[in-house]
Amino acid sequence: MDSVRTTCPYCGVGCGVLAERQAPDGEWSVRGDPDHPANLGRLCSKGAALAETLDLPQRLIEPTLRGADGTLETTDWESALERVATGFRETIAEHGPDSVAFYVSGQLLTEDYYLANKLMKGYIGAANIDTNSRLCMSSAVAAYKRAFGSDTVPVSYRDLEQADLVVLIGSNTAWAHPVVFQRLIAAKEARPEMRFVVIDPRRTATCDIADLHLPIAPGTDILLLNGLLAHLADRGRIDRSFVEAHVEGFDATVEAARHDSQDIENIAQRCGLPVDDIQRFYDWFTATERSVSLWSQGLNQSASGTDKGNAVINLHLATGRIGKPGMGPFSITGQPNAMGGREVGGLANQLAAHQDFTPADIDRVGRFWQAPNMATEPGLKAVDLFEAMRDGRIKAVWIMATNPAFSLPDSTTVREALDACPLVVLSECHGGTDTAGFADVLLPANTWGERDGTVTNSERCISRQRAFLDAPGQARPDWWIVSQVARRIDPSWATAFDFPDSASVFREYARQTAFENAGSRDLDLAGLAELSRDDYQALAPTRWPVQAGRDGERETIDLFADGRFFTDDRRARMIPVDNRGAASALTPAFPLRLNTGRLRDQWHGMTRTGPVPRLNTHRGEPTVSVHPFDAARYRLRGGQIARIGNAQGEILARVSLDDEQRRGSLFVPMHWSHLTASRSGVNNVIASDTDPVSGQPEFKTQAVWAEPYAAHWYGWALVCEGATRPPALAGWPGDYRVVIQGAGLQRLELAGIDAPADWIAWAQTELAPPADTARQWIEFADPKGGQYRVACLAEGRLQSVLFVSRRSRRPDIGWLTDLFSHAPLSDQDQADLLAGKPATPGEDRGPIVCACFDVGQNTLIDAIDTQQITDARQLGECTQAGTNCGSCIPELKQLIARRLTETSN
Ligand SMILES: Nc1nc2c(c(=O)[nH]1)N[C@H]1C(S)=C(S)[C@@H](COP(=O)(O)OP(=O)(O)OC[C@H]3O[C@@H](n4cnc5c(=O)[nH]c(N)nc54)[C@H](O)[C@@H]3O)O[C@H]1N2
Ligand SMILES: Nc1nc2c(c(=O)[nH]1)N[C@H]1C(S)=C(S)[C@@H](COP(=O)(O)OP(=O)(O)OC[C@H]3O[C@@H](n4cnc5c(=O)[nH]c(N)nc54)[C@H](O)[C@@H]3O)O[C@H]1N2
Ligand code: SF4
Ligand SMILES: [Mo]
Repeated sequence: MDSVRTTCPYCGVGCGVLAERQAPDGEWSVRGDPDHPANLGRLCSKGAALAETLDLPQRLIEPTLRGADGTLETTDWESALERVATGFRETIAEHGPDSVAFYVSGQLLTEDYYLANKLMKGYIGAANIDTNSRLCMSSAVAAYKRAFGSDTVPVSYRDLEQADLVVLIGSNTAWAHPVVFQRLIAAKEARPEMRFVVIDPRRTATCDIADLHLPIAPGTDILLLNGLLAHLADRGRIDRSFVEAHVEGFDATVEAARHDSQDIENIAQRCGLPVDDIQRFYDWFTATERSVSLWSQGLNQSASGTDKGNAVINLHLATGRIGKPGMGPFSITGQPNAMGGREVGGLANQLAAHQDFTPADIDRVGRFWQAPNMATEPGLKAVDLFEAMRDGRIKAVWIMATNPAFSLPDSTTVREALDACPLVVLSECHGGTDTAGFADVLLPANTWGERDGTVTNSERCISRQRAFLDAPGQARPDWWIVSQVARRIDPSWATAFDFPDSASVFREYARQTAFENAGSRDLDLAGLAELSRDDYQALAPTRWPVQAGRDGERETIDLFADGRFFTDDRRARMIPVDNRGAASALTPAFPLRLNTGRLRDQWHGMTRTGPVPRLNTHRGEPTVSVHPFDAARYRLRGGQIARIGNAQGEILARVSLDDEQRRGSLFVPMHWSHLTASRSGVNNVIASDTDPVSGQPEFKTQAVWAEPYAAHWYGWALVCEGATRPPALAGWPGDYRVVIQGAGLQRLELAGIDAPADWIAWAQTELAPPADTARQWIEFADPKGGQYRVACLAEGRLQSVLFVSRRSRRPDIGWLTDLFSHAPLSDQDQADLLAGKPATPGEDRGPIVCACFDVGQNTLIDAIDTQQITDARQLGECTQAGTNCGSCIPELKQLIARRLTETSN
């Protein structure tokens, strides 16, 4: 049996994965690595489905150039590399190093990231390399640096488990970091006295663990946190000796906090929370020494995200709750290698190995690299970088492992920027992303399973991603591509980019962290600087810093345990902050707050998760969650389509009534791009308001309007893969078009105003199988009633089906899906298709809750009612739900709780 230890390519939890197969030509399967310290064998629904992502559709496998007429042509590596190198060389020669840029990603490996940064900052000689981590945790980085003088995350997963109080602020841990969430649940089961507070405007799945949920008014967290600091001071719960010995700025910070959030009634009113709940939170925090505050995008993605981070850190400095087990301020990272990117200096305003643009650091980095053109000042941050492309200052950009046309705010402006930029190079695995449409050169990169290197997770643990597959076609590792371009831009750079393997890149990076360090910088990998190829291959998960101890042993040390930080005077800083609220103002024209974020089973633009049928069963469509009160007010009906807009643009999403939303705010998931939906990319309506310190955009509190989309018709289609050639999403009618990958089938959800003059004729031309197949059509048309049903059969088997109706009520999709496996279709089946519904309704499982075992909500409710189930474990025993990855357990519990209250009323 083959077995390879690697690391999950999704979130920053950084779970260890075992890829295994029984026979050399057998199928690979995955399971959690029981020996990895992050997950100890667990995986969430996305990790557990990794084996189903090994053969990605639309995989980019050849270097590709766009011709003058816009057409794409594949080419060989030599020509593609030469085109990129020449483009960059000539642009630099003519317009200077500041006229070119890289835009990279927390989904690169550390080795890729290291070389891209070295090339830009040491050799090209500018610092215009920024990363999608700018959209993700640059505010946390800035907050840590202001407080500690270094970007140090001083908390581990163990600390979370050892804490007596965990405050989760702006983090939907249950969905975004599910294995950390599972560890929290297990910790609470072992120590029921552990307490959890969740601060989030929505009642999320994370609230399942909450002893207290504070559904805070969007954007007002600083008020609440400042109020807590004042409360701590009033109650005499400041750690005076710690503050005196190790902290600057205490008095000014407490004064600012008092000024900002006068008394608890005032805070309650402005945060929209009950006084008693705030009091309870304050009392718990005051009384609990072992507290961890974990935060994520609910704070970071804000035009005052840096201040919000410092508002959290201030609490821990004031109470001395840092550098000791079970306590600390924890910004959890999003992407698998967000932390690695921070280490190698992937942000435009920092240098490699946690160094800054100070004269001493510039000099040190330059000497280490023997850099011919060392950058001397910070480069442009993501939003500004795209602005500079738009106005012509940046004339060549190289984008790696990210999809800015989808993920940056204000998509219209970003597309204009990409359009305006004379040379756009894109390193990708997927050939069809929104950004690929703008690329002049597409470079095929290895992806998970093929790539080989290291990533660092949220708790600073470095793990190996190991290859167990051959890369398809011409795909190559990202670090290799960078090194090849570097030596072609200037042949004299060849030795500086001459690396036989990723191990040699890693060694150089580790040496750089140790170079003239002597305890002056937190990031120190001296203990890994001399790894042999075999040592690197075998490297077990290792938390930094890793110093070289005596006898060649590696030593790890606890940061901040001695109360010494990395500022010049080794003292931490408390930072006075005040509440600035959301960047965009609510007005009568824009009366609602649009919140955006993640779903449990999808990853960003869905290039990896979208093609996996079972990951689409949980949530398949772009929905807008609306509180029933707002729905009534803005005439939005569940199941119908809403328009959501503002000055930036407009999107369409299906309305989902949800009393777990805060009144006045909407939630739209971020995942839909042009790949999967016609007009549901949420960044079309997000303005690029950024934090003045970090440059991170605000993604969670956009002021918008919402109104019904006046659909004249709704449509549903199922198309069997391969048998027919379905038109691309763009070829279907309707403004609202979404494609959802099922098992062997694609489902389309449609709605529109204009319609084809004759639906049946449209279907017969567009949905016809290849001409040589004997086909048969089943048709029903009621033009007056606006109803059409058409199905195509080949050799008695169903190939495609399209239903159109004036009403939004969806046909029974489960029944329609099952018909595709009937061979041939019976007379009754055909009669049912004509009738639009089964004569004998089958069991409708309802929306899928457990993606691993495909268990639907109706099945669960039935089991709860008939078996008198009171907890998730019993429900698992009789339905299997939640017994594999456990990601749906919060929803199972919610369902049970709801059922119990409903039946007892
Ligand atoms: N399934 C899945 N997991 C992922 C990802 C994914 O795409 N899919 N992406 C990964 C990445 S890159 C990241 S960065 C992380 C993000 O992980 P999270 O930050 O946990 O995820 P989000 O859903 O973006 O937002 C978190 C919460 O912030 C809340 N929020 C919004 N406004 C406010 C506010 O004003 N105050 C407070 N207190 N809360 C607010 C939202 O309601 C939301 O529930 O997830 C990672 N994990
Ligand atoms: N409205 C809104 N917008 C947001 C957010 C939000 O909460 N709300 N969150 C923001 C955050 S936190 C993040 S992190 C971003 C994420 O946004 P993006 O980075 O744009 O998201 P992905 O879809 O993960 O893009 C990664 C791309 O890299 C490709 N890829 C995967 N592996 C490799 C590899 O090894 N090499 C190369 N070259 N390519 C690879 C994938 O095919 C994919 O297209 O979105 C941000 N945008
Ligand atoms: S929690 Fe899930 S997505 Fe995140 S690393 Fe672990 S298995 Fe992957
Ligand atoms: Mo992120």
